[in-house]
Amino acid sequence: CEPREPTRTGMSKEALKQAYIDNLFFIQGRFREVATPHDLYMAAAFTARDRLLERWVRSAQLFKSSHARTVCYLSAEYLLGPHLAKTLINLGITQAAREAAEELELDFTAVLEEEEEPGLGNGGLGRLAACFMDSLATLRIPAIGYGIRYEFGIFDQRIEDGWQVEVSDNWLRNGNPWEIPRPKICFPVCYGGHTERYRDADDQWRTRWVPAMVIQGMAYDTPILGFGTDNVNLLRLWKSEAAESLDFQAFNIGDYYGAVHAKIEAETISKILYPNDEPEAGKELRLKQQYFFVSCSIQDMIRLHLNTVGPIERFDRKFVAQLNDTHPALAIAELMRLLLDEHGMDWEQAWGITHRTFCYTNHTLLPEALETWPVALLERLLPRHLEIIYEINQRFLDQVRIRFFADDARVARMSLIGEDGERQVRMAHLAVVGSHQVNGVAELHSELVRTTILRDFHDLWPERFTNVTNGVSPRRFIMVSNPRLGRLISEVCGNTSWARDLEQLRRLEEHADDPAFQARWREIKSAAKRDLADWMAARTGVDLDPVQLFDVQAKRIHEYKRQHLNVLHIIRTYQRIKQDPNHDLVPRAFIFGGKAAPGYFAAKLLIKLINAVAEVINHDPEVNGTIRVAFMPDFNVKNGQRLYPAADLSEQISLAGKEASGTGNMKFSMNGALTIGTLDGANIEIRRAVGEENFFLFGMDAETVAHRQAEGYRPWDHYHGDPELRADIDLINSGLFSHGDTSLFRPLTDQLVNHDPFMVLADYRAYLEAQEHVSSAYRDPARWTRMSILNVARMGHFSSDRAIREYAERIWAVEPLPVESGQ
Ligand code: 26R
Repeated sequence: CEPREPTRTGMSKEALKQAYIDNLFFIQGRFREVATPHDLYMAAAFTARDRLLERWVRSAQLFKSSHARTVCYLSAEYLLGPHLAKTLINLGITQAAREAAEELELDFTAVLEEEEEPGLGNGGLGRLAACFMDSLATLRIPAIGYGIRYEFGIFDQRIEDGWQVEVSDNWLRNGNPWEIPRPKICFPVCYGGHTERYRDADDQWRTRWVPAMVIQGMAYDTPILGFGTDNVNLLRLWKSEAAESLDFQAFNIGDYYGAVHAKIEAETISKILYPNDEPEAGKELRLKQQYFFVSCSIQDMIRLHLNTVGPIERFDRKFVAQLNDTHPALAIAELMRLLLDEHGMDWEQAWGITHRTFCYTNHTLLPEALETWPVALLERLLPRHLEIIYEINQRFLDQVRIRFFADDARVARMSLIGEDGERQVRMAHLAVVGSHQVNGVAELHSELVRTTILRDFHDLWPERFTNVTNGVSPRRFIMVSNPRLGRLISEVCGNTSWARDLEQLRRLEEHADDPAFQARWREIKSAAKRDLADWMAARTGVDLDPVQLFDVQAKRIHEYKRQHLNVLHIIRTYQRIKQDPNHDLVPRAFIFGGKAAPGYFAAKLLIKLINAVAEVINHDPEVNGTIRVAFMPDFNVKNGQRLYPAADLSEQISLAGKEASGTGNMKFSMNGALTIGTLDGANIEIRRAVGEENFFLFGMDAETVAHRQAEGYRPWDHYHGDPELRADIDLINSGLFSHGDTSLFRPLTDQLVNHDPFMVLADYRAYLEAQEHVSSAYRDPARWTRMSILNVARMGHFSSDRAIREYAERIWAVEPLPVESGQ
């Protein structure tokens, strides 16, 4: 008989079966008959994890011995999505695992469904970090992702009476099999107190920070395996806890309650993710979080460097650090502090190292989302860092004064300190000054970064600015989300290598007009629509019909993303049906998903409006199921995976110039949805790639928006000039959707008619016309299917692998280091 494969590393069906039973017994302490669904999931997770760990250890050994240059991705958010399905795919054992499950009489899908995802992010920025981690490992680039191990991630969303209700996300309750605690990897983090000058042993003047409070950060590691490779990278998240020594001190003087209080205060720091996508002015805990994870991460990097190659002077050759927005920008001051105060370096040398280490990605142009921190708060919490920021600023402004002679206005504009009103540190300015490369996330966005918010900096250092258009992981967003489509692509390409070389999707083009292929394509879409319809019926009671056009807008709820424009189109369609019930309409399901920041009233009212409109339309017998409106509760990665494959139409309708890139636009299009969209963010590049004729464009471009706003935009004129628009808004105000309450939606309609900062009314007519084009295209299945196939075929550019390759070559100067296969 065959020699048995090792239980913890074997990849065959038999080995997986054996390992599964073993894990159920020895990890969960259960036998089959009494195992809960969660036990069954945990046994599967540990079976996959064993195979990860074996590769991880080999990767770590190689990276250490070869002194590999390493990317450190610093991000306050990671929205990873469920691990199990992706791990099986990356290990290449999905099929073997499915068969093993069948033979063990387990429901494979139900086991996967059992996983609760780690929601350690808000939206686009956090999900991008997760796609980038996936691509770094797949491209075999040594990397560490640093972040925060929030005990509570993004809230779970429930809909009650049409309103969003937030429920806390206790994701660690049942244990997390994907992380390894590292109690010995922990670092002190200080806050408060004051600084002192003193003379060191060489009689040099130095600064010492005497903090008022010390806590510590402990590492929790999650292995990140690439697709079709044995390379495993590290995601290292920090949990805050009380510094042990302090605890004991308190005990010794008998202050038991004081000690416990200090423990609680320390643990609070990594307790919860801020659920906002706009900064909350002066939130002390948020600043503490940012400094907490940045300080642990930089200390860890220094430790790793000194443990391997050293010396400290060569730090920037070992590491390049990417700042994911300004949230980790304090890392610049922290590295300076450690080099100056702890390693005794002089300013020039420390600044050279710091500046060569960091790069900064901007993710937003919205002025209200640009982070600033009150100087007074920094002074109280991080006095030494404020001194360092002042000195960086002084030296920087001296440069500006020389370069732009006698231009005081420019000096004031560029200063790291904003002086209007309460004095503030401008984090984006700190990030640009402390980095050697700055990038935006789509061509238009990078252009606007250069010409608007960071224009003065571009005048000074044009060579520093670049673009890397975002991308998304085809493993996560095709293979895991849409296995049927994945199998068809593999059939066309001959194997699964397209998933790491997405340009291969081009091979679909030659089948775009083949009726038999088209029929299969449609069947795949229909099956996904049925799956979604079943799920929605069970969760929301709304019946969707797969013959309807599934028109989907899924993203954070925000005025700039203009979910209300979509609602106006729904109301217009409804009014047409009411005026003429025999009106020949393409049946549509309007599906929404997305969370609103808990304190963002206008966004929460928008959710209520969507549900209120749904309630009326879905129950109107005259509509007779021609159109349906549905709100998917709790849009997250897991639920997104149900949505992307099922969409026919993807709504990307933000006001031009506001959406930095968008990545949902890519996920939908990769799954065969056609896009209705504005010339905003990456939409522009997607349209160029898929072909103008395969994209439903509408609306003003960013330049026109800027002009119209400069000349004074008056939404009132549109309201009065367009009877249909007026009727739609009036219908909201009539109380039809609010049981006769004519004031409920007033804040929303008043804002539109009187201010309309995101120019919904200006784009209304163009949007309706584009929707007419959508409907007429959908009436012709062969034409629609061709467009859908071509969309997928031409999306290769929007793989996060392409994005990471660009970062690696143009920004980071890092190279792949393949881990040899263990087999
Ligand atoms: C300060 C803090 C509370 C905060 C501000 C702003 C937290 C989060 C944000 C949201 C930003 C930075 C964000 O998520 N931006 C999104 O980044 C995506 C990835 O690059 C883009 O695709 C998307 O267009 C952009 O809105």
